[in-house]
Amino acid sequence: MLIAFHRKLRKIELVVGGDIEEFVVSKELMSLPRVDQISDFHCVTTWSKLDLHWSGYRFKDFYDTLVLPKSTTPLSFVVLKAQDGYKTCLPLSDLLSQDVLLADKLDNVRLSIDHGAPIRIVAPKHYGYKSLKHIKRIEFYKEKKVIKKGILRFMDHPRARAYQEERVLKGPGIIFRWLYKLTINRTIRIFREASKFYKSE
Ligand SMILES: Nc1nc2c(c(=O)[nH]1)N[C@H]1C(S)=C(S)[C@@H](COP(=O)(O)O)O[C@H]1N2
Ligand SMILES: [Mo]
Repeated sequence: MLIAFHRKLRKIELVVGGDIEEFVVSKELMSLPRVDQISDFHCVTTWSKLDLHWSGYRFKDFYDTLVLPKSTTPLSFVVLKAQDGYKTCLPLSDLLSQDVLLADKLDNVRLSIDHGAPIRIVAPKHYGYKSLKHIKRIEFYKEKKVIKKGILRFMDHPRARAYQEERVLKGPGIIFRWLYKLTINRTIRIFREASKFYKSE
């Protein structure tokens, strides 16, 4: 059971779905050009990590080569789902930016479980919560979707661009900079804990 679990975290298998007929991408991903990138990472709770060296595949290459030929309708919105039950979303146009990766390496080694094995999104212009780890499903939709409920909805900006301080759904980001700062140690602990649990479906 544990071994099966572990294998799941190593094997790259992405299910593509939504308003497009479902299909699985695994080895096809390796046919895309490998891209290396140095970029900064900003968590909305105000910690940042600068100059991270990621390696993987451009989301745009993945979309243009493997998804677009199979889509029959114009798509504009993407829901990303992870093996630990976490999900996030972004407009397709944001994911098609040159600096958005499906990354499988950090500092030249395969991603650790903590940092999103086997493959994760890296979207440097957006707050960290859009950089989904352990990605397993990518759903493309014609129209925007609301994916979080309750308090989480408030904490979830559809774009969450770091330089525009889009920290929360409504209200001035600058105020939330200070509120989030007060919770920083707690949130780091929660996210560290969260990354230890996986659902085996
Ligand atoms: N699957 C999954 N992805 C996730 C999260 C998570 O809990 N589960 N946390 C998000 C948040 S809030 C941040 S800041 C980053 C943290 O990435 P790191 O653990 O590599 O530092 O991952 C994001 N992606
Ligand atoms: Mo975060």
